[in-house]
Amino acid sequence: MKTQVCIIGGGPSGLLLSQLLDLRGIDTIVLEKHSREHVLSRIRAGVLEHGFAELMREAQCGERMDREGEIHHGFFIAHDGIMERVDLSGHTGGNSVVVYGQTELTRDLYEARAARGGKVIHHADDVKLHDLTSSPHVTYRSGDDVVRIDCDFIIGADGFHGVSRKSIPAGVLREYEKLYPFGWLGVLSRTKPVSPELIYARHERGFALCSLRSQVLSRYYIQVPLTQTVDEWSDDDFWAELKRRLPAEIGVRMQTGPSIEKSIAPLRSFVAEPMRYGKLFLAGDSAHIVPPTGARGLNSAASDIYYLYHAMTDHYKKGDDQGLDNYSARALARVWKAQRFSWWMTMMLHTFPDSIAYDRKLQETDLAYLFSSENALSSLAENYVGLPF
Ligand code: RFL
Ligand code: PHB
Repeated sequence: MKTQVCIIGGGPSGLLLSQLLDLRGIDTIVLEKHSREHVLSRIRAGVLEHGFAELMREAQCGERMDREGEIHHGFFIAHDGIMERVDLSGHTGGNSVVVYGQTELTRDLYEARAARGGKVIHHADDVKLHDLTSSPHVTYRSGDDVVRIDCDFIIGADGFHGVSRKSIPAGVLREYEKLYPFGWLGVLSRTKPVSPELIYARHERGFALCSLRSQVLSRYYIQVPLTQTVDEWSDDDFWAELKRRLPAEIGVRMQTGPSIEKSIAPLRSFVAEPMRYGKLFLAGDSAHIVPPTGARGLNSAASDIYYLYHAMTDHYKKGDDQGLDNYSARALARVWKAQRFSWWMTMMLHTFPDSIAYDRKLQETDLAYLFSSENALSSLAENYVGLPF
Protein backbone atom coordinates (compact mmCIF):
# COMPACT_ATOMS: atom_id res chain seq x y z
CA MET A 1 0.00 0.00 0.00
CA LYS A 2 0.98 3.61 -0.48
CA THR A 3 -0.10 6.83 1.20
CA GLN A 4 1.26 10.33 1.72
CA VAL A 5 1.10 10.34 5.53
CA CYS A 6 1.03 7.13 7.59
CA ILE A 7 -0.32 7.82 11.09
CA ILE A 8 0.44 5.35 13.89
CA GLY A 9 -2.29 5.44 16.55
CA GLY A 10 -6.04 5.93 16.24
CA GLY A 11 -6.49 7.99 19.40
CA PRO A 12 -7.66 11.60 19.29
CA SER A 13 -4.33 12.95 17.94
CA GLY A 14 -4.08 10.53 15.03
CA LEU A 15 -7.73 10.75 14.03
CA LEU A 16 -7.85 14.56 14.20
CA LEU A 17 -4.77 14.93 11.99
CA SER A 18 -6.10 12.37 9.55
CA GLN A 19 -9.41 14.24 9.27
CA LEU A 20 -7.80 17.69 8.87
CA LEU A 21 -5.35 16.50 6.21
CA ASP A 22 -8.09 14.66 4.32
CA LEU A 23 -10.10 17.89 4.14
CA ARG A 24 -7.06 19.45 2.41
CA GLY A 25 -6.83 16.55 -0.06
CA ILE A 26 -3.83 14.88 1.62
CA ASP A 27 -4.03 11.09 1.81
CA THR A 28 -3.49 9.29 5.13
CA ILE A 29 -3.71 5.78 6.59
CA VAL A 30 -4.23 5.37 10.34
CA LEU A 31 -2.91 2.19 11.99
CA GLU A 32 -4.51 1.38 15.35
CA LYS A 33 -3.47 -1.55 17.50
CA HIS A 34 -6.84 -2.01 19.22
CA SER A 35 -10.51 -2.11 18.23
CA ARG A 36 -12.56 1.06 18.04
CA GLU A 37 -14.62 -0.17 21.03
CA HIS A 38 -11.45 -0.55 23.08
CA VAL A 39 -10.24 2.97 22.23
CA LEU A 40 -13.67 4.35 23.14
CA SER A 41 -13.77 2.49 26.46
CA ARG A 42 -10.94 4.58 27.90
CA ILE A 43 -12.35 7.36 30.07
CA ARG A 44 -9.87 10.20 30.02
CA ALA A 45 -9.94 13.93 29.42
CA GLY A 46 -12.92 16.18 29.94
CA VAL A 47 -11.77 19.77 29.47
CA LEU A 48 -11.05 21.23 26.02
CA GLU A 49 -9.33 24.53 25.40
CA HIS A 50 -11.08 27.08 23.28
CA GLY A 51 -8.40 26.64 20.53
CA PHE A 52 -8.91 22.89 20.48
CA ALA A 53 -12.67 23.34 20.16
CA GLU A 54 -11.99 25.63 17.16
CA LEU A 55 -9.79 22.96 15.59
CA MET A 56 -12.59 20.38 16.00
CA ARG A 57 -14.92 22.78 14.18
CA GLU A 58 -12.34 23.28 11.42
CA ALA A 59 -12.20 19.47 11.13
CA GLN A 60 -16.01 19.56 10.67
CA CYS A 61 -16.36 17.55 13.88
CA GLY A 62 -17.69 20.24 16.19
CA GLU A 63 -21.43 19.84 15.77
CA ARG A 64 -22.18 17.46 18.67
CA MET A 65 -19.49 19.10 20.83
CA ASP A 66 -21.25 22.46 20.34
CA ARG A 67 -24.66 20.91 21.04
CA GLU A 68 -23.84 18.70 24.02
CA GLY A 69 -20.60 20.12 25.44
CA GLU A 70 -20.83 22.69 28.22
CA ILE A 71 -19.07 26.04 28.13
CA HIS A 72 -17.39 26.71 31.49
CA HIS A 73 -16.40 30.24 32.46
CA GLY A 74 -14.74 29.31 35.75
CA PHE A 75 -13.94 26.63 38.29
CA PHE A 76 -13.49 26.36 42.06
CA ILE A 77 -10.54 25.57 44.26
CA ALA A 78 -11.67 24.18 47.63
CA HIS A 79 -9.27 24.34 50.55
CA ASP A 80 -9.45 24.65 54.32
CA GLY A 81 -13.24 24.19 54.27
CA ILE A 82 -13.89 27.06 51.83
CA MET A 83 -14.45 27.41 48.09
CA GLU A 84 -12.79 30.10 46.00
CA ARG A 85 -13.70 30.67 42.36
CA VAL A 86 -11.31 31.22 39.47
CA ASP A 87 -13.13 33.42 36.97
CA LEU A 88 -11.60 32.20 33.70
CA SER A 89 -13.56 34.56 31.48
CA GLY A 90 -13.05 37.58 33.68
CA HIS A 91 -9.30 37.05 33.69
CA THR A 92 -8.86 36.26 29.97
CA GLY A 93 -11.06 38.80 28.23
CA GLY A 94 -14.00 36.41 27.83
CA ASN A 95 -12.27 33.11 27.14
CA SER A 96 -13.67 29.79 28.37
CA VAL A 97 -13.24 26.00 28.11
CA VAL A 98 -15.57 23.31 26.78
CA VAL A 99 -16.40 20.35 29.00
CA TYR A 100 -16.83 17.45 26.56
CA GLY A 101 -15.47 13.97 27.13
CA GLN A 102 -12.53 12.54 25.20
CA THR A 103 -14.66 9.44 24.56
CA GLU A 104 -17.34 11.49 22.80
CA LEU A 105 -14.80 13.57 20.90
CA THR A 106 -13.01 10.41 19.70
CA ARG A 107 -16.34 8.87 18.67
CA ASP A 108 -17.11 12.00 16.62
CA LEU A 109 -13.71 11.75 14.92
CA TYR A 110 -14.21 8.05 14.12
CA GLU A 111 -17.62 8.82 12.61
CA ALA A 112 -16.21 11.69 10.56
CA ARG A 113 -13.42 9.49 9.21
CA ALA A 114 -15.90 6.75 8.30
CA ALA A 115 -18.24 9.25 6.59
CA ARG A 116 -15.37 10.42 4.34
CA GLY A 117 -14.17 6.89 3.62
CA GLY A 118 -10.99 7.41 5.67
CA LYS A 119 -8.63 4.45 6.04
CA VAL A 120 -8.41 3.50 9.70
CA ILE A 121 -7.00 -0.01 10.14
CA HIS A 122 -7.74 -1.63 13.51
CA HIS A 123 -5.94 -4.60 15.07
CA ALA A 124 -2.72 -3.56 13.30
CA ASP A 125 -0.28 -5.82 15.18
CA ASP A 126 3.44 -5.53 15.48
CA VAL A 127 3.73 -2.13 13.78
CA LYS A 128 7.33 -1.38 12.76
CA LEU A 129 8.81 1.83 11.37
CA HIS A 130 11.59 1.58 8.74
CA ASP A 131 14.12 3.84 6.96
CA LEU A 132 13.08 6.97 8.81
CA THR A 133 15.78 9.15 7.26
CA SER A 134 15.46 7.96 3.64
CA SER A 135 12.41 6.16 2.17
CA PRO A 136 10.09 5.74 5.15
CA HIS A 137 7.74 2.81 5.32
CA VAL A 138 5.73 1.02 7.93
CA THR A 139 4.92 -2.68 8.28
CA TYR A 140 2.28 -4.37 10.39
CA ARG A 141 0.88 -7.83 10.83
CA SER A 142 -2.68 -8.67 9.85
CA GLY A 143 -3.32 -12.33 10.68
CA ASP A 144 -0.47 -14.26 9.06
CA ASP A 145 0.35 -11.50 6.56
CA VAL A 146 2.88 -8.71 6.88
CA VAL A 147 1.57 -5.59 5.14
CA ARG A 148 3.87 -2.79 3.96
CA ILE A 149 2.86 0.86 3.61
CA ASP A 150 5.17 3.24 1.74
CA CYS A 151 4.73 6.90 2.59
CA ASP A 152 6.29 10.38 2.55
CA PHE A 153 5.95 10.91 6.30
CA ILE A 154 5.15 8.92 9.44
CA ILE A 155 3.28 10.46 12.38
CA GLY A 156 3.87 8.82 15.76
CA ALA A 157 0.54 9.44 17.51
CA ASP A 158 0.56 6.14 19.38
CA GLY A 159 0.57 7.37 22.96
CA PHE A 160 3.11 6.98 25.73
CA HIS A 161 3.50 3.20 25.36
CA GLY A 162 3.58 3.23 21.55
CA VAL A 163 6.31 2.08 19.20
CA SER A 164 7.12 5.33 17.36
CA ARG A 165 9.21 7.11 19.99
CA LYS A 166 11.09 3.87 20.62
CA SER A 167 11.99 3.67 16.89
CA ILE A 168 14.24 6.73 17.21
CA PRO A 169 17.83 5.58 17.71
CA ALA A 170 19.27 5.81 21.21
CA GLY A 171 21.48 8.85 21.49
CA VAL A 172 19.18 11.02 19.40
CA LEU A 173 16.39 11.41 21.94
CA ARG A 174 16.66 13.16 25.25
CA GLU A 175 13.98 12.22 27.76
CA TYR A 176 12.94 14.26 30.80
CA GLU A 177 10.76 12.53 33.36
CA LYS A 178 9.30 13.19 36.80
CA LEU A 179 7.20 10.63 38.62
CA TYR A 180 4.84 11.60 41.43
CA PRO A 181 4.35 9.29 44.41
CA PHE A 182 0.59 8.90 43.87
CA GLY A 183 -2.14 8.27 41.32
CA TRP A 184 -5.71 9.36 40.70
CA LEU A 185 -8.55 6.96 41.34
CA GLY A 186 -11.33 8.01 38.95
CA VAL A 187 -15.01 7.08 39.10
CA LEU A 188 -17.68 7.72 36.49
CA SER A 189 -21.24 7.56 37.77
CA ARG A 190 -24.72 8.25 36.44
CA THR A 191 -25.46 10.90 39.06
CA LYS A 192 -26.14 14.62 38.95
CA PRO A 193 -22.81 16.47 39.28
CA VAL A 194 -22.37 18.04 42.69
CA SER A 195 -21.42 21.39 41.16
CA PRO A 196 -22.10 22.99 37.76
CA GLU A 197 -18.42 23.99 37.64
CA LEU A 198 -15.37 21.83 38.39
CA ILE A 199 -14.03 21.75 41.95
CA TYR A 200 -10.30 21.10 42.53
CA ALA A 201 -9.86 20.33 46.23
CA ARG A 202 -6.72 20.51 48.35
CA HIS A 203 -7.05 18.51 51.58
CA GLU A 204 -4.58 16.99 54.03
CA ARG A 205 -6.02 13.52 53.26
CA GLY A 206 -5.20 14.10 49.59
CA PHE A 207 -6.38 15.92 46.48
CA ALA A 208 -9.88 15.47 45.04
CA LEU A 209 -11.57 16.66 41.84
CA CYS A 210 -15.26 16.94 41.01
CA SER A 211 -15.78 16.99 37.26
CA LEU A 212 -18.57 16.01 34.93
CA ARG A 213 -19.49 14.80 31.48
CA SER A 214 -23.11 16.05 31.43
CA GLN A 215 -25.86 17.04 33.82
CA VAL A 216 -26.54 13.33 34.49
CA LEU A 217 -22.97 11.97 34.36
CA SER A 218 -20.34 12.81 36.99
CA ARG A 219 -16.61 12.21 36.96
CA TYR A 220 -14.80 12.29 40.30
CA TYR A 221 -11.19 11.65 41.26
CA ILE A 222 -9.26 11.21 44.51
CA GLN A 223 -5.51 11.05 45.04
CA VAL A 224 -4.42 7.54 46.15
CA PRO A 225 -1.02 5.98 46.95
CA LEU A 226 0.56 4.08 44.04
CA THR A 227 0.49 0.90 46.12
CA GLN A 228 -3.32 0.74 46.03
CA THR A 229 -5.43 -1.08 43.43
CA VAL A 230 -8.96 -0.46 42.18
CA ASP A 231 -10.19 -3.67 43.88
CA GLU A 232 -9.35 -2.16 47.26
CA TRP A 233 -11.89 0.61 46.70
CA SER A 234 -15.58 -0.28 47.01
CA ASP A 235 -17.98 2.37 45.72
CA ASP A 236 -19.03 3.16 49.29
CA ASP A 237 -15.42 3.68 50.38
CA PHE A 238 -14.81 5.95 47.40
CA TRP A 239 -17.83 8.19 48.09
CA ALA A 240 -16.99 8.42 51.79
CA GLU A 241 -13.40 9.43 51.08
CA LEU A 242 -14.39 11.93 48.37
CA LYS A 243 -16.83 13.64 50.75
CA ARG A 244 -14.22 13.84 53.51
CA ARG A 245 -11.93 15.84 51.21
CA LEU A 246 -14.56 18.43 50.24
CA PRO A 247 -16.06 21.32 52.22
CA ALA A 248 -18.97 20.02 54.34
CA GLU A 249 -21.62 21.96 52.34
CA ILE A 250 -20.48 20.15 49.15
CA GLY A 251 -20.26 16.72 50.78
CA VAL A 252 -23.83 16.83 52.07
CA ARG A 253 -25.32 17.56 48.66
CA MET A 254 -23.24 14.93 46.82
CA GLN A 255 -25.41 12.42 44.96
CA THR A 256 -23.86 8.97 45.04
CA GLY A 257 -24.56 5.86 43.00
CA PRO A 258 -22.92 2.81 41.47
CA SER A 259 -19.69 3.44 39.55
CA ILE A 260 -19.85 2.63 35.85
CA GLU A 261 -16.08 2.94 35.47
CA LYS A 262 -13.32 2.94 38.03
CA SER A 263 -9.60 3.12 37.30
CA ILE A 264 -6.30 4.37 38.71
CA ALA A 265 -3.90 6.50 36.64
CA PRO A 266 -0.37 7.16 37.91
CA LEU A 267 0.81 10.77 37.66
CA ARG A 268 3.79 11.48 35.46
CA SER A 269 5.53 14.38 33.74
CA PHE A 270 7.51 13.41 30.63
CA VAL A 271 8.98 15.09 27.54
CA ALA A 272 10.99 13.55 24.70
CA GLU A 273 13.14 15.87 22.57
CA PRO A 274 13.29 16.40 19.63
CA MET A 275 9.82 15.60 18.34
CA ARG A 276 11.13 14.93 14.83
CA TYR A 277 13.57 12.36 13.51
CA GLY A 278 13.99 12.33 9.72
CA LYS A 279 10.54 11.72 8.26
CA LEU A 280 9.02 10.75 11.61
CA PHE A 281 7.07 13.34 13.62
CA LEU A 282 5.88 12.58 17.17
CA ALA A 283 2.59 14.08 18.38
CA GLY A 284 0.59 13.96 21.61
CA ASP A 285 1.22 11.49 24.42
CA SER A 286 3.91 9.67 22.41
CA ALA A 287 6.17 12.68 23.03
CA HIS A 288 4.89 14.20 26.26
CA ILE A 289 2.78 13.42 29.32
CA VAL A 290 1.51 15.72 32.05
CA PRO A 291 -0.21 14.95 35.34
CA PRO A 292 -3.94 15.61 34.71
CA THR A 293 -4.22 18.38 37.34
CA GLY A 294 -4.06 21.22 34.81
CA ALA A 295 -6.22 19.44 32.17
CA ARG A 296 -3.45 19.95 29.60
CA GLY A 297 -2.71 16.46 28.15
CA LEU A 298 -5.18 16.22 25.31
CA ASN A 299 -4.94 19.95 24.75
CA SER A 300 -1.16 19.72 24.24
CA ALA A 301 -1.78 16.89 21.77
CA ALA A 302 -4.16 19.18 19.90
CA SER A 303 -1.59 21.95 19.61
CA ASP A 304 0.92 19.47 18.11
CA ILE A 305 -1.75 18.50 15.58
CA TYR A 306 -2.42 22.15 14.77
CA TYR A 307 1.28 22.74 13.98
CA LEU A 308 1.59 19.49 12.00
CA TYR A 309 -1.59 20.13 10.03
CA HIS A 310 -0.33 23.52 8.90
CA ALA A 311 3.20 22.27 8.26
CA MET A 312 1.99 19.33 6.14
CA THR A 313 -0.43 21.54 4.23
CA ASP A 314 2.33 24.06 3.46
CA HIS A 315 4.58 21.20 2.31
CA TYR A 316 2.04 19.65 -0.06
CA LYS A 317 0.24 22.77 -1.25
CA LYS A 318 3.03 25.37 -1.40
CA GLY A 319 6.25 23.34 -1.39
CA ASP A 320 7.16 25.23 1.78
CA ASP A 321 8.99 23.10 4.40
CA GLN A 322 9.53 25.78 7.01
CA GLY A 323 6.69 24.46 9.21
CA LEU A 324 8.09 20.92 9.09
CA ASP A 325 11.60 22.14 9.87
CA ASN A 326 10.37 24.25 12.80
CA TYR A 327 7.84 21.72 14.08
CA SER A 328 9.85 20.25 16.93
CA ALA A 329 11.06 23.58 18.33
CA ARG A 330 7.65 25.20 17.97
CA ALA A 331 5.71 22.32 19.52
CA LEU A 332 8.20 21.89 22.38
CA ALA A 333 8.05 25.57 23.32
CA ARG A 334 4.35 25.20 24.03
CA VAL A 335 4.68 21.69 25.50
CA TRP A 336 7.10 22.93 28.15
CA LYS A 337 4.70 25.69 29.18
CA ALA A 338 1.99 23.07 29.66
CA GLN A 339 4.51 21.01 31.65
CA ARG A 340 5.27 23.93 33.93
CA PHE A 341 1.61 24.72 34.51
CA SER A 342 0.63 21.08 35.18
CA TRP A 343 3.58 20.60 37.55
CA TRP A 344 2.68 23.79 39.42
CA MET A 345 -1.02 22.86 39.84
CA THR A 346 0.00 19.36 40.95
CA MET A 347 2.53 20.61 43.50
CA MET A 348 0.10 23.18 44.91
CA LEU A 349 -2.91 20.89 45.33
CA HIS A 350 -1.62 17.41 46.28
CA THR A 351 -0.46 15.92 49.56
CA PHE A 352 3.10 14.62 49.28
CA PRO A 353 3.93 11.69 51.58
CA ASP A 354 7.49 12.90 52.16
CA SER A 355 6.74 16.62 52.53
CA ILE A 356 8.18 18.58 55.40
CA ALA A 357 6.39 21.33 57.32
CA TYR A 358 8.21 23.95 55.23
CA ASP A 359 6.82 22.47 51.97
CA ARG A 360 3.28 22.53 53.34
CA LYS A 361 3.66 26.19 54.39
CA LEU A 362 4.77 27.03 50.85
CA GLN A 363 1.73 25.21 49.41
CA GLU A 364 -0.56 27.23 51.67
CA THR A 365 1.22 30.43 50.68
CA ASP A 366 0.95 29.56 46.98
CA LEU A 367 -2.85 29.36 47.38
CA ALA A 368 -3.06 32.44 49.58
CA TYR A 369 -1.02 34.43 47.05
CA LEU A 370 -3.15 33.15 44.16
CA PHE A 371 -6.40 34.40 45.64
CA SER A 372 -4.90 37.69 46.78
CA SER A 373 -3.46 38.68 43.42
CA GLU A 374 -5.34 39.49 40.22
CA ASN A 375 -2.09 38.92 38.33
CA ALA A 376 -1.66 35.43 39.76
CA LEU A 377 -5.28 34.57 38.93
CA SER A 378 -4.82 35.92 35.41
CA SER A 379 -1.73 33.76 34.95
CA LEU A 380 -3.62 30.66 36.09
CA ALA A 381 -6.60 31.51 33.89
CA GLU A 382 -4.57 32.19 30.74
CA ASN A 383 -2.82 28.83 31.08
CA TYR A 384 -6.03 26.92 31.87
CA VAL A 385 -7.98 28.25 28.87
CA GLY A 386 -4.92 27.54 26.71
CA LEU A 387 -1.99 29.62 25.56
CA PRO A 388 -2.18 30.71 21.91
CA PHE A 389 -0.93 28.14 19.35
P1 RFL B 1 -3.71 8.12 23.13
O1 RFL B 1 -5.10 8.59 23.50
O2 RFL B 1 -2.96 7.31 24.10
O3 RFL B 1 -3.88 7.32 21.76
C1 RFL B 1 -2.81 6.57 21.20
C2 RFL B 1 -3.39 5.45 20.37
O4 RFL B 1 -2.31 4.70 19.80
C3 RFL B 1 -2.61 3.31 19.91
N1 RFL B 1 -1.34 2.56 19.89
C4 RFL B 1 -0.87 1.92 18.81
N2 RFL B 1 -1.35 1.80 17.57
C5 RFL B 1 -0.63 1.06 16.68
N3 RFL B 1 0.57 0.47 17.01
C6 RFL B 1 1.08 0.56 18.24
N4 RFL B 1 2.24 -0.01 18.56
C7 RFL B 1 0.37 1.32 19.21
N5 RFL B 1 0.58 1.63 20.50
C8 RFL B 1 -0.46 2.38 20.90
C9 RFL B 1 -3.36 3.19 21.22
O5 RFL B 1 -4.17 2.02 21.25
C10 RFL B 1 -4.20 4.48 21.21
O6 RFL B 1 -5.47 4.28 20.62
O7 RFL B 1 -2.78 9.36 22.73
P2 RFL B 1 -3.16 10.74 22.00
O8 RFL B 1 -4.02 10.50 20.78
O9 RFL B 1 -1.90 11.50 21.84
O10 RFL B 1 -4.12 11.50 23.04
C11 RFL B 1 -3.63 11.96 24.27
C12 RFL B 1 -4.76 11.96 25.32
O11 RFL B 1 -5.36 10.69 25.34
C13 RFL B 1 -4.23 12.33 26.72
O12 RFL B 1 -3.28 13.37 26.64
C14 RFL B 1 -5.35 12.81 27.67
O13 RFL B 1 -6.29 11.79 27.90
C15 RFL B 1 -4.78 13.30 29.01
N6 RFL B 1 -5.82 13.70 29.97
C16 RFL B 1 -6.41 14.95 29.91
N7 RFL B 1 -6.07 15.81 28.94
C17 RFL B 1 -6.70 17.02 28.84
O14 RFL B 1 -6.35 17.80 27.94
N8 RFL B 1 -7.72 17.40 29.69
C18 RFL B 1 -8.14 16.60 30.69
O15 RFL B 1 -9.08 16.94 31.39
C19 RFL B 1 -7.45 15.32 30.87
N9 RFL B 1 -7.80 14.47 31.84
C20 RFL B 1 -6.20 12.81 30.99
C21 RFL B 1 -7.19 13.24 31.93
C22 RFL B 1 -5.62 11.54 31.12
C23 RFL B 1 -6.00 10.70 32.14
N10 RFL B 1 -5.41 9.41 32.18
C24 RFL B 1 -6.12 8.21 32.39
C25 RFL B 1 -4.04 9.26 31.77
C26 RFL B 1 -7.59 12.41 32.96
C27 RFL B 1 -6.98 11.15 33.10
C28 RFL B 1 -7.41 10.32 34.26
C1 PHB C 1 -11.96 15.08 33.76
O1 PHB C 1 -13.13 15.51 33.69
O2 PHB C 1 -11.69 13.90 33.51
C2 PHB C 1 -10.88 16.01 34.16
C3 PHB C 1 -11.14 17.36 34.29
C4 PHB C 1 -10.13 18.23 34.69
C5 PHB C 1 -8.87 17.74 34.94
C6 PHB C 1 -8.61 16.39 34.80
C7 PHB C 1 -9.61 15.51 34.42
O3 PHB C 1 -7.89 18.59 35.35
